[in-house]
Amino acid sequence: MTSYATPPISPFLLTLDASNATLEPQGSTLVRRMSDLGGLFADVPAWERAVADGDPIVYTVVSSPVPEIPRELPQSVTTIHPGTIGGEFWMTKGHQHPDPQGEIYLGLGGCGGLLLFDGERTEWLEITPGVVGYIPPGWAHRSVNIGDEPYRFLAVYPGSAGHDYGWVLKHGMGLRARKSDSQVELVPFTPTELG
Ligand code: S6P
Ligand code: ZN
Repeated sequence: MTSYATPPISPFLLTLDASNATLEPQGSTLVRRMSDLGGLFADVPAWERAVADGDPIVYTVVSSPVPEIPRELPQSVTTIHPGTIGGEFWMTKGHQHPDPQGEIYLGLGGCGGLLLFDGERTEWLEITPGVVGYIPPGWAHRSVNIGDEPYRFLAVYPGSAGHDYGWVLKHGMGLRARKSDSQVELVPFTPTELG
């Protein structure tokens, strides 16, 4: 048998309820409210009003018990609720993996956009149930709910990947996803928005 500095966890079955975004067995749950998304939406006064007006939950991330440590392969289900701030769709914070590692997203419910940015190039992939989006190493990624119902997806990623949120605050994501006549309009970040 292989010897490891940190022994891997034991094999197990994971039951995924896509309608309710539950995992069994389940690990930690992360809740992100509007107040956790400071500096991300273009319309700051609209964001401030939403924070003052009940500070709604924008998204939750339910994880399996697989730990985020090297060699393990954690999974989580993200649910982004529908909504807009100043015309911009509700979205995740977005991050880079400090250890450049790939990741896959499997659509479970609703309709979403996967915005990818490598510092120069931007890609936009639309994810619906049954569709897998591939995030190559080195691409920052943000998810956006572009529909009228909760958008849910399963993420599977290397446990060593990590999450760098500061990179997105500094470099932006290249494009913003706005609602326009029930369509998605992708607009560039302006240079003045970036620190
Ligand atoms: C982890 C993976 C997802 C996100 C989740 C929330 O590598 O990409 O589980 O963590 O969708 O997004 P964020 O940007 O707040 O971590
Ligand atoms: Zn990631």
